[in-house]
Amino acid sequence: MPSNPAKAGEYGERARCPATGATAEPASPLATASTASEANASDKTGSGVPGLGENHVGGNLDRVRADASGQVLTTNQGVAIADNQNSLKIGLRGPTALEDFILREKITHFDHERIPERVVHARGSAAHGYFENYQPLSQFTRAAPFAKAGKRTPVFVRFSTVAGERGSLDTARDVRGFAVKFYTEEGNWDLVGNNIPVFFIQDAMKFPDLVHAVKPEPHHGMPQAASAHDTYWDFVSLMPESTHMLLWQMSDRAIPRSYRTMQGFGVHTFRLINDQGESVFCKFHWTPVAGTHSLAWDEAVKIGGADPDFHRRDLWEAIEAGAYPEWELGLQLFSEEQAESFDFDVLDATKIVPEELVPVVPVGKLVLDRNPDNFFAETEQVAFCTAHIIPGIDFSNDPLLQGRIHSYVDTQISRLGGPNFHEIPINAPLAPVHNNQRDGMHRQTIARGRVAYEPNSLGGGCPFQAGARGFTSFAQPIAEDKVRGKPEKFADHYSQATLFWRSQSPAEQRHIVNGFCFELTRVQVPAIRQRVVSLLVNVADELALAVADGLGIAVPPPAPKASERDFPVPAPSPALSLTSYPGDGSIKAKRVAILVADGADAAGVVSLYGALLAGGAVPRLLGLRLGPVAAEGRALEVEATVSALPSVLFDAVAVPDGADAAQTLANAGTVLEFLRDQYRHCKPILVVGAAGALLDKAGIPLTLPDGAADPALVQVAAMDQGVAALIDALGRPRDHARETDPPRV
Ligand code: HDE
Repeated sequence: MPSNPAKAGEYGERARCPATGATAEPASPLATASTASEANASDKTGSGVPGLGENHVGGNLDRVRADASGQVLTTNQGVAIADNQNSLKIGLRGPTALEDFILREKITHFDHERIPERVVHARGSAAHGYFENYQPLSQFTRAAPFAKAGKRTPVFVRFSTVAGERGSLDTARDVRGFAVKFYTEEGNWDLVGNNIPVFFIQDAMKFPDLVHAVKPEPHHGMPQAASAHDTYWDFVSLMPESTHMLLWQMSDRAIPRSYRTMQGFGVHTFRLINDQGESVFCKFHWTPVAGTHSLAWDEAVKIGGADPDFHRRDLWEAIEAGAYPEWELGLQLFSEEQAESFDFDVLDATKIVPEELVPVVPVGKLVLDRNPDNFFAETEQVAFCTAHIIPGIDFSNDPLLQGRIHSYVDTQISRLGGPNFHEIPINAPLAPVHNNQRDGMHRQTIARGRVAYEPNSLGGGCPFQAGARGFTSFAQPIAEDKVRGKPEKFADHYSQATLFWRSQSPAEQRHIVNGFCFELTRVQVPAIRQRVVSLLVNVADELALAVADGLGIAVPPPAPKASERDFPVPAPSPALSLTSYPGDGSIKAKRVAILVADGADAAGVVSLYGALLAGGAVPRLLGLRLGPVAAEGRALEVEATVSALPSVLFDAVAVPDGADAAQTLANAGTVLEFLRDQYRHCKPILVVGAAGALLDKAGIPLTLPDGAADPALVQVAAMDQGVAALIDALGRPRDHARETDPPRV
């Protein structure tokens, strides 16, 4: 090639629309070859010459799936192992020989099995699935997943808690990560979001401080997976911008019933760009088809002991059972001019864009339909990164997002051991990868040829720049001083916290107060409690009063505000309440305990069991001990005991008819406690015939505190009268009307 024709296009206005690089066929294939001997093929080298433009390190996971069926055991060098029981000894009772390379390889590999856990979001669970687009969005974006109606893009989604270590419990009060990797034909796009639409801080500069404050305290390493300790509340009490997030974190959002029943948010404002180079701002929302459902705090605490893997198991079992979790993706799209007219700054991650200002438009759905084959290879090694965006999507100047763009690549270098983590199969894109990056730890690609630079003529100019077909950043005009500081609207720390508070149902408000009281009671230093309540005074008097009351302190004066300006509080937004997303009424993957003992009504049990299975629910026969119970006409097999699988692990309980069975169950303290917990946690209870006596024995009231009938308490004479009512109650969100302080049972 005589010269580089793209050179002139690098300057001035022409740079906005880069030209595609120039390529040329080399005169001889040897010009691009690595070695003149590359045509000598073997089973290992393959042909030596990949198809033009191929890179086998990318692509789908089949190329790395292993199946040992029918195979002998080998070393990592492929040498068959004769004896996997004994090390090589000098005499049967003698010392082990240093030359035992088989033992040494096995132990050495074992010694290095662990990798550093994620700095945050260490505890997580993931699944494969797809995103299906509803309608082309080409008016707004050229991003590949949104190009056509019905187009499916493969995804890998990881949910996580933030504060706990890798082995910590699932049901801690915490924000949940909701990270989606789209394997598009234009490269990988990662939408690395949370289940709460706002964040604690406004600037990446504060992230290490936040995380140091919430993680176990450095001197004694406690507490695990909990924000209820001094350093956390010390920090946030001095960061008034956290106030809005604190309300979300103390709400039921932070104790979801399941990963399947929580929303997800991109949090930051992003940009969409169409093929004309026009841009709109965009916020991403995932809404679960099953509705948003949370645990009761008492329940979350008990589950932590009964099944620390509660969310991991729930996701795994739902997918194994074919009850594929689904979310709808919605977009809030707004222009630069609209953004300027808002009372808040769209670059401030402690703010939402209320749906009353910009509606959420549904654009597609996410379906998770396959569990990973291997937890480590996929869930642990997956590397999400906010910098992974594709043509048609761009960042905004949100200073939190800007810091994240750096952090996610950087952290993988120590976590995954070098700069080649993009070649790990779960991270490799489906789109072909060709560039001049070379070498580094664990490199897998065997790049052919002499050329590792661009422009080149020896490689025929390849790989060549894609020009405007490739990723181009939105050309945003900027003329400002280089400063450390924040725009003025960032100084509004309370108006959206007040909006959130006012948008909650009375039960949700109660739970927020309880959340604050629990956490702050764990705080040892009174001045910290005081400071948090002084922030709450700026949110709502009744909130500050209730929390102060719970802490046994007087309401302090309000915390000083960062700005004199009066920031208006919008009218309450129903979309901020979990009650706005009741779900589709399905009972799929919900767990129902059927309590049985000798003398239970077998026919009733069988009909209930069948009806629940038919609806996709998971019934389990629970008793006082394992094994068969003699029920009228047939033997029923108890699957688990009420002690091994306690009440908190079930979404509903049913006690069938049968006088003897009811008598036995009523005499067992574990059974009565089982029923009481179901009641306290506002879950459906079905009692049939003689089993009605258990309610009385457990002290469970038949009506709600206001005297109205309790719709989730189904008491009937015969099973066939109760099945439909139980299924109906199971498909509805929990009604918190049973809750009183102190609890009624
Ligand atoms: Fe993260 N975050 N983060 N974060 N984050 C990580 O990346 C970071 C933030 C989120 O399932 C780390 O691979 C900085 C907001 C999720 O693997 C790390 C800042 C939101 C996950 C990191 C933030 C998130 C992470 C740790 C402030 C919601 C788990 C290991 C500037 C929108 C992804 C890793 C997974 C993980 C840095 C703030 C979500 C250290 C510096 C805001 C869901 O790179």
